[in-house]
Amino acid sequence: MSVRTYRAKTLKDAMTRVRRDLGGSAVILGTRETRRRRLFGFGMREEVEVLASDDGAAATARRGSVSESGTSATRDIAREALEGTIGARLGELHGMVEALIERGRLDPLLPEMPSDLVPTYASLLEADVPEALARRLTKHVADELDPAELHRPERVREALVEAVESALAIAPPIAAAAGSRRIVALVGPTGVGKTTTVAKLAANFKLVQGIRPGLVTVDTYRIAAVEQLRTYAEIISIPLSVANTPADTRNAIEELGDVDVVLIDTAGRSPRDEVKIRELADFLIEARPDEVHLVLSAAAGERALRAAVERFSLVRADRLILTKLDEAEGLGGLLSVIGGADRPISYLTTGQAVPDDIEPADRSRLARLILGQEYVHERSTIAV
Ligand SMILES: Nc1nc2c(ncn2[C@@H]2O[C@H](COP(=O)(O)OP(=O)(O)O)[C@@H](O)[C@H]2O)c(=O)[nH]1
Ligand SMILES: [Mg+2]
Repeated sequence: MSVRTYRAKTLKDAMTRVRRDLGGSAVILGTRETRRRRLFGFGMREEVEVLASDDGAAATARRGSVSESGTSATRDIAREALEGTIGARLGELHGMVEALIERGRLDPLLPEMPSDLVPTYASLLEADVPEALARRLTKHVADELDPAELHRPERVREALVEAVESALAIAPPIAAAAGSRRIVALVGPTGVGKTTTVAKLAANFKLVQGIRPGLVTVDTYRIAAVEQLRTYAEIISIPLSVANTPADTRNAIEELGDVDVVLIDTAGRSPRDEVKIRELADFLIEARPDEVHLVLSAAAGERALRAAVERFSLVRADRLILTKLDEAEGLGGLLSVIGGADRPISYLTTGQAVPDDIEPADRSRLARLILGQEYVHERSTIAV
């Protein structure tokens, strides 16, 4: 009896080779996948490994001997043979499902998608843009361009950037001006970078724009978090006050004295924690902010982003700040969330450095970042 290993992209291919080599008496002893399956994207599939023997008679005899001897060695062989059969069946099913998915994905596209745009569509999936949105954007490009232009990659790229740009809403930076007091609150899940972003904004107002900021924190659950903001306030040399209860918030703002912009840092509320989000809403009702920015981490997955937007809808947030663009792998998932969030994006943050790693949101830059046509650059850091 000879045992051989066959590797192929699909089980079907492997089985064809097994049958070609070993004929009808081939016995499949086992199958396994040797590469991680990718859900989206073209090309690159897992490899299937099939362990096959040409000695069908011997294998059948071994299977039959289990009931006679019942020894552990024969049980093992029988189990292997059984697992091989089940594995092969599962593998076949897998292949069928995969083929169906692939057909389901491609069929509705083919009538409307010019073949020149298939690489564009693939590059969107590659950038983690969800399929439905990738299709819409590709269709947008097809509608915008003359058929003759579809051959020009540069034109296609431009049209794609324009399509993504049109899906983005951008807000102007915080409207702070010397002599008028603007109240701005940052809300969002824990750890997304609210406190760091407050510090970046405050430092830029004071050091770059000559606007006097003051900080309020309502982060009363984690004492360390208050200390984090206090440290920033001391370094930047600006006033800080703490609001312990919603009723306290107005006082805390007044205590800051004569400032041009009040930046309110809030406790990170887990998106699951509805009670605390209501409490946060109470703080904000008292604070009466002019602007509420929901802070979202671009490094979070699409589902987490969606959950955060949903939960924080209890708090009236009118802008989005996207943090951690430097840590995000693919920004395509973000696009489907921010496109549907119905709130314009005010700032992008691109690293931990205070005050450098923040920039007002720019439509074209964000579109290119999402499409992977531009990268967030490492900049010199000023440690604060
Ligand atoms: N890589 C990266 N890290 C960031 C960014 N913004 C904040 N962080 C880090 O994220 C962590 C949590 O930030 P923090 O401001 O305490 O988050 P908060 O809980 O929302 O207040 C800290 O280690 C920050 O330095 C960013 O834009 N990029
Ligand atoms: Mg914080």
